[in-house]
Amino acid sequence: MSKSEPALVLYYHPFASYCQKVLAALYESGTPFHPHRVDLGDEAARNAFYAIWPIGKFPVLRDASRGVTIPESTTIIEYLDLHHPGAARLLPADAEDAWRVRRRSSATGSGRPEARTRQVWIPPAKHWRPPMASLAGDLR
Ligand SMILES: N[C@@H](CCC(=O)N[C@@H](CS)C(=O)NCC(=O)O)C(=O)O
Repeated sequence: MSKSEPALVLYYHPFASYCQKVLAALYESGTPFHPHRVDLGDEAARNAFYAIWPIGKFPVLRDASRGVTIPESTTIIEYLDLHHPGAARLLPADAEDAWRVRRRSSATGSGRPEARTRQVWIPPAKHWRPPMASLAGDLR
């Protein structure tokens, strides 16, 4: 890795909503990264990706500066907030509030994750509201 090369590489596909969720977090926080587009239709590219992450789902983040590979969109966002904090914090500092964000992220784990990144992970700190009216009750 050269000095000018970003330490973070995001293995992704632009049409994959879980990848868009992480991209939104990266762009929102202004964190430098190298986007590595994975073409699962290309055998060589697919095998190269499976060598990095045998489960074969993206997004996957590789942090060469710390020698770690991180799968799972939610885990990646937490990792970024912890180890590469940028302009926007992605989790509330308060542990209880952070747990509420995790609970909401898990509870809304299927469908349109890219749209929820702003709503769930980048709330205006303390006074954020549930992203969907149907969640207003139990998840407050
Ligand atoms: N729970 C995972 C879900 C990741 C996921 O399902 N990624 C899809 C694209 S959005 C994928 O890799 N599909 C390709 C495949 O399953 O071969 C996350 O949050 O990152």
